Amino acid sequence: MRTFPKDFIWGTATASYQIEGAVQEDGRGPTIWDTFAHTPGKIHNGDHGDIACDHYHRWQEDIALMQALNLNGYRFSLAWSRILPQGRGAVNQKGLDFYSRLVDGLLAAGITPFVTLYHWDLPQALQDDGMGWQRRSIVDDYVAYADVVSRALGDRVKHWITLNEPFIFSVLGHLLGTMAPGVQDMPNVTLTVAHHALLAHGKAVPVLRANVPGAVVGTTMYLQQLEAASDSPADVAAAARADGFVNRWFLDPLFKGSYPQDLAETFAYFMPPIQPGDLEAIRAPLDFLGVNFYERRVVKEGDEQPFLNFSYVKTDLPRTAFDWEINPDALYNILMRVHKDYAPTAIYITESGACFDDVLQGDAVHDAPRVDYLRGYFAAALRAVEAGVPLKGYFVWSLLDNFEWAEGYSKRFGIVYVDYATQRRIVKDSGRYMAEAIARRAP
Ligand code: IFM
Repeated sequence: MRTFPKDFIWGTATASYQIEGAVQEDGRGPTIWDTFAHTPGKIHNGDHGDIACDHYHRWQEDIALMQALNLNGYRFSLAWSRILPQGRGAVNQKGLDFYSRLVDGLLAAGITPFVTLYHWDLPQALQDDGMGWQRRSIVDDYVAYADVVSRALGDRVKHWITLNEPFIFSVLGHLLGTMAPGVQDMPNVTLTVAHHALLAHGKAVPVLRANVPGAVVGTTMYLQQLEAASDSPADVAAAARADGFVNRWFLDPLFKGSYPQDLAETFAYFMPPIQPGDLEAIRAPLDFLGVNFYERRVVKEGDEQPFLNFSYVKTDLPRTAFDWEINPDALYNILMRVHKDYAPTAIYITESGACFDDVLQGDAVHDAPRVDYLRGYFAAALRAVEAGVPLKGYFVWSLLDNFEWAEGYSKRFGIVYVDYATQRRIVKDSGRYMAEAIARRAP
């Protein structure tokens, strides 16, 4: 049987605001997501993360679930404002203690923690000071935060992920306004936010290495496989622009120390303020790249996306409840492409998963579409390993159904169902399937 390597990391991923709840407990400061979620009209059904999956109180039960599912890795994020309620300055020991207990619990269960420093819940105090990521000195705030947490947890946490999906929080948070902080502005603001995020990443890397003996440092990018709808030069160029914006705008500075020239010309009027030394800092050598992968998209020349002049073409492949195409080959293709074009030392799939309209039937959730999905995507990952991609682990999004941002609780991604009324956790068929796949190290 074709199998994954013995030391492969099998995990699930979560994020603080999506699961923790306890937003006013133990000194946690407010974040841009608390503010945004409590702004009428922003979130489906008026949902918010005040309680979410109550993971802050149920983390031991959640670790036991991971153990029961044979998982040996867990990617989670720290809520910056639990540790520094004002974003900077006084440290809230109770916040650090929560994560310290969580880390100890994971290690005792034989689960390797992968810590994400920033998964979108910026302390509100930092947003109020110069619009958060739009202010260049946020880089110093972020580095100081990275310093505090890596000193506190670095004796036990070796795997660090600086950012989650800067493309998403810069574009959806600052151009489209559909995510916190809900800014709808011109592309120069988006690109400034993205530049500051990349710079914060680059400047934090040496700090993490200095504080953490044996540090394994990476970052996580949202990538899409973008393909042209036809061979026509116009569509091929449109696909290149889309790819430039979603993928290369982030990967090129990280691995090549430059923004992609073709897009820089398209964006000439909107370029962020780049200071001498920025691009060198952003290119700090990494131990791994985290790939969050959900979608292939087919594009043609068009006007759906202003400034970049492309439109999406809907394919007739099956789709998830989010209307995202199901296409395991696309995972294989993006891994091969990243390996070929950027050659990261190691790659982890730090998120991959699907939402479906799950139904609780007694004590069971028969989520056959998610089982099929995982089987197909695991097989694609295995093919990539066999083709020489240095893929070291796969984190399914997500352990639990959780607060899916603007969609609230209406979209379920978990391999474990959460009955929000009672907070009961019910392992779905997909959870059982994943446990079996891990045991046999094969799809
Ligand atoms: O829930 C999100 C996660 O926070 C970031 N990546 C995509 C997931 C599904 O939309």
